[in-house]
Amino acid sequence: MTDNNYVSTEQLRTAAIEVLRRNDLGTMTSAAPDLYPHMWSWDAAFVAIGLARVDVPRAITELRTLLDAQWSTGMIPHIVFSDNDTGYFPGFDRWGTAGAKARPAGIKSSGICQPPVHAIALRHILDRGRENGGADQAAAEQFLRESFDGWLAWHRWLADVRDPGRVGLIEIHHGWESGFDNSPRWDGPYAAIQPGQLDPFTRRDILHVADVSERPDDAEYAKYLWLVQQMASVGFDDKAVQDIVDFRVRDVFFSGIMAASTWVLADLADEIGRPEAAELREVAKRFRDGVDSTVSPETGLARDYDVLADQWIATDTVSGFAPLVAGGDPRLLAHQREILQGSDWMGFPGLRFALPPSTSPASAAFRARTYWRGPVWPFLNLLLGWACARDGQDDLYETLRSESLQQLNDLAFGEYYEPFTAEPLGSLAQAWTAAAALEWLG
Ligand code: 9YW
Repeated sequence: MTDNNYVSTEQLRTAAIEVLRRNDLGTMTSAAPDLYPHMWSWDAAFVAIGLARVDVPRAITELRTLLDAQWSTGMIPHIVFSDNDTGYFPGFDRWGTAGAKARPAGIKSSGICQPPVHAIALRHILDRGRENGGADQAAAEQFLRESFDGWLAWHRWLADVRDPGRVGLIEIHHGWESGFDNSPRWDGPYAAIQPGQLDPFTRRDILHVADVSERPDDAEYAKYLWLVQQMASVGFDDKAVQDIVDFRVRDVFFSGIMAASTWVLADLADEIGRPEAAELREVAKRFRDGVDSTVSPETGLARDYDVLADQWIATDTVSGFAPLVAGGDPRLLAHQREILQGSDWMGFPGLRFALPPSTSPASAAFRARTYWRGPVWPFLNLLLGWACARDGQDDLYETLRSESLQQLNDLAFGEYYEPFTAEPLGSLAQAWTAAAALEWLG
């Protein structure tokens, strides 16, 4: 760390551990103390990565809680609700999943999913367990064996149900499934949606942020709820949802994570002598190829695909670097690293830290303070760093690490950051941001 105004590594570590402790609800970690008082699926994976640095058994508990909420289809829901139902909207009742046949009895969850980072988290838990040895190693190895079938079912569900045409791209049915809620990526598909009769609603997210312009507007939010209502009307049945839902998009970043994570799961399968390793590698390859096939020859960035409109969605968003996450073709990856470090992204003039904003500041869609339309999201940088380490890209890894640690040294653990001023925005004390700090610290 080079910036003298900043706190020591030990202070950062202590503060990050304290954020995870404060968000700890016992067997799950809330994504944020006030804004998000429940467990989110991909947050839980990053949280487990951070927890594994300090407490391997607690990291295992995090993934076990999530897996307990897995639907009988194999789907892992994007929110597992805690008992605290006062702070968040839409809560379990509004989701309409009470009658969904595939939901395990007694566990309240949403009815959509998020990107499958979990096998990557499982790998981290195993590695930390082995480094520590003794009881941690035994627990991590036992957890891998005990949970493998659950992760396998999750990846198979994604590969079969969400990529029925075997194109190597995951189809999502809500912007929330991408985890990039109001990204410019989804402006086109949402523009085409005319919500029908919607039950009245009062938002709560805007009560927890200083400035409502940081959040999606009410018209966007009405469309989010309309899609939930559509899915609930068919009991969240996979086939029926696909037939009726007004949002069907092949999400390239989700698919990049699917490729990377399925590859990790294949390696884990090999380690415990499971015969599914070969099947998983085939799936991982399919998704790598699928992601590569979306790359725009003009921009070099990967694109989403709007199934209902039958057209590519080309935006200057960080999801364009999905191939870097997926891994694969060295020439494509080298070109992507060049773009990432170039003047539209990490090298954009005036950035407080050399970290990629969620939308390029060079794009007309860029909004410096608005959620997925511009701010920097620390957990994403950790994911990019992980992929760099996997691919032996030590220099880029080190840049992402040192810039991230300087950003996180404000000890605010913001949900997202203004790229030019580094002001923390959204929720503070965000769990996956604290987890990212712990993992970067090592
Ligand atoms: C929401 C919890 C979630 C993340 C998403 C992010 C935001 C808000 O917060 O979603 O209401 O679901 O967009 O990626 O998982 O941190």
